[in-house]
Amino acid sequence: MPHIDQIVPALESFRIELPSWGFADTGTRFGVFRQPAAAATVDEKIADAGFVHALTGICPTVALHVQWDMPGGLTDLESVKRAASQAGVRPGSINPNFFQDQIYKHGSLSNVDPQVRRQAIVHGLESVAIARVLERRDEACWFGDGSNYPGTAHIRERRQWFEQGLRELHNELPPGGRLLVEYKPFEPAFYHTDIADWGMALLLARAAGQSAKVLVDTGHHYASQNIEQIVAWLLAEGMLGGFHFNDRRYADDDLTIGSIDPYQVFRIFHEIRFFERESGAPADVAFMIDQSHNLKGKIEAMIQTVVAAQALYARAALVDYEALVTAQRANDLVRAEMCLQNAFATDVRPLIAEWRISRNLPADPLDAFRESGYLDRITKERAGRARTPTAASLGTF
Ligand code: RM4
Ligand code: MN
Ligand code: MN
Repeated sequence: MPHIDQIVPALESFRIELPSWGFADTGTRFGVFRQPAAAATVDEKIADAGFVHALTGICPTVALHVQWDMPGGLTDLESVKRAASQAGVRPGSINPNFFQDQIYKHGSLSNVDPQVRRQAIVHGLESVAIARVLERRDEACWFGDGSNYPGTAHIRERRQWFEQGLRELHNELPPGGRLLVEYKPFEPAFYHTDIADWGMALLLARAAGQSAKVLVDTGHHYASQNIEQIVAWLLAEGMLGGFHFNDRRYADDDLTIGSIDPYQVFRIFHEIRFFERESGAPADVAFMIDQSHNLKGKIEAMIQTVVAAQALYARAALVDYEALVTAQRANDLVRAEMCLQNAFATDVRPLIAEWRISRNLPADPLDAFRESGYLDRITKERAGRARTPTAASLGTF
């Protein structure tokens, strides 16, 4: 059993951002199974996020989706700020929506129609303005742009339009602001996607300007791709901006962290900590969750994810780096591998419970949630009220 001091610094520094859309009804393209307690308004989403933070103590910010949470743009910000301060959280990354309006049928920043490209840029700039007013650092951009059939899109021309558009957004960032460029190999486009992988995102971020970085969504890779190697390369290039964490079995499944492959998340955390140790400075990387729980209870699933991420991060803090580097240099494969395996196999849950108690947090956030009566209360409050389903309820993205 390791000593608690070995993981306390990791526990003190680890923070992860909750997505507002993770508390709303979502489904697949085949349908949406509604939950009576699901949040339908931004106030409800923020309140639920605040409760997750109250129980876990490590998710003080909530990512906001401009179109779903602030359809009125800048005029909605006062109420968002009020809801956040009531819930004891702060707004987090600002997520523009470049994929849902009818005009984006053939793309946003890379649409052949200059008017559509302009409209996408105007929306992106509005999101930058929102980030400025809310004093948020990150604008997180995912683009569904792509095509379904060979020959139908001019791939190089679209790349140039992306460079220009991203540069324009980048140039309006507030001081200290960042533009995060997310990639995804396919879906909604099934032949080519304009920003399909980390290399494309990296080149476009570089072209946009020095405050543009790459956002790695763990669900946005082909099966068996080595994500931690991508992470290590982006760190070495100074280009890793942040993560959207979720787990997956097949494609962009948006499952709770660690539900399928906890070792994958551990290896990512390990590469980040290894880099930090060697560079002597914290990697400036935003940990964010991007999940939609279409069958599990929203809040429960979110707590489960936060707790799993925290435990995996704490386990990564147990890697014996000196032994690891020595073994690597000696080509001692088994000993090197065991440095990771031993840390990964350690049950840190009792130590984390101890840490939580020392911070006046419930030892087991999931139990505390079940005992809190919160779910019953919101189920009653929200039952039967009119719902205005947001786009998030149309499917997983
Ligand atoms: C995408 C991607 C984005 C998210 C949208 C809704 O697959 O993960 O981050 O904002 O879905
Ligand atoms: Mn994402
Ligand atoms: Mn996704």
